[in-house]
Amino acid sequence: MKIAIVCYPTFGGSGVVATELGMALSRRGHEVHFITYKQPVRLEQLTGNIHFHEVDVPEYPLFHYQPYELALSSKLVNMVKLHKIEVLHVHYAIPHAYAGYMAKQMLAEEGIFIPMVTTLHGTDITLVGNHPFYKPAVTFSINNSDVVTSVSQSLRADTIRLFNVQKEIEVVPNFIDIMKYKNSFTDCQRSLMADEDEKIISHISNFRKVKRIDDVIQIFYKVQKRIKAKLIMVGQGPEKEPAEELVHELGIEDKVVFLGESNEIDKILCFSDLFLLPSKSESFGLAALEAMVNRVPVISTNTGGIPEVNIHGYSGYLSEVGDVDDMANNAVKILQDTKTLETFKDNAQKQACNFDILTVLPLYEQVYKKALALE
Ligand code: GMT
Repeated sequence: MKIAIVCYPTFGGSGVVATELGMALSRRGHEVHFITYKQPVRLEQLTGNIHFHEVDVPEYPLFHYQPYELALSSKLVNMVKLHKIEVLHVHYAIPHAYAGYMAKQMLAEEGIFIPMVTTLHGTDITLVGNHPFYKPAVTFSINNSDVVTSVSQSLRADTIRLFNVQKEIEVVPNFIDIMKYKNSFTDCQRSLMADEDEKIISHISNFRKVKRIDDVIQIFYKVQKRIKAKLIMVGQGPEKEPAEELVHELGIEDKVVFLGESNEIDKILCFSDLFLLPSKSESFGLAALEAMVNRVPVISTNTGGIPEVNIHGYSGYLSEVGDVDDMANNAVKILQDTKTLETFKDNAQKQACNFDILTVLPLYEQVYKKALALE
């Protein structure tokens, strides 16, 4: 199949999932065209059947806001025609599903049918898309997609609850390429980060309010009083500076490292003992899954789709949002003795194997076939 993937090219979960999906589809022989404003960060290499088409939005002084949707929909029309693309897969409803719908309509005028699959990722529904400024357009885009998927049961339920959805929503969970991990690291450099007797705790996110970064710091503060530990914070975003200030206030600067954004999270996760995800809302928690496949148990909240990924008392523990005491106690429970830690590490990886790309990829292929049959 010839598939166009529209996504955010950044470190955000939706962009990561879209990019990993595209790369995996290309390995299965499909021709994949990424269409976005920058080469996706996880896109390792462009090969014969992976293409990247940059959406240019020329600056024009009249525009206070440059019309990205317009440029994207025009680019989609041109690329579909030029490369004979058969399916359009848009990740994150805003504005991709809206632009995709416009492209579909423009192509229909020329007698070209192109089905559009929209994958809902989380904040496009629960946070941004739900705002009255966007809601009518998001509702319209969902209802006018040919097939709609969501990354968890929880997000499906949220979409039905928050929007007047006429379309069936299929759950296709996020995934992980297990083989990649089985064949990876021989060079896990733990000693660069911590002493032998210290535990390593990590957090990876876009440092937005929804991630409750101050809870990450507070949990760690409580844990390090009871267990020798280091905290590694990976990512960039508005809550990073306040977090650095909090670390300073608590006097734990020597135990917390802020690494910024990284394309090599596996190198950090390979030596981590525990992953913290105290989010206020999370449709799935891809970061938790990436930790788990690296044998890192997860201390998280029980919000949204996280319970579909992290299993309480098995791959980690789940607590109420904001209950930093409970999360710190659970962290200590896992870290305090080697045997328990090893059991949780094994379980975390076993649980991650339920989301192997080899199981999930055929579900997307079925979705594309279903969309194509709608012609
Ligand atoms: O908040 C983020 O981590 C970024 C955001 C995105 O859309 O890029 O992530 C959302 O999509 C991910 C991939 O499907 C999910 O794993 C995240 O749980 C989801 N984030 C939220 O719902 C807050």
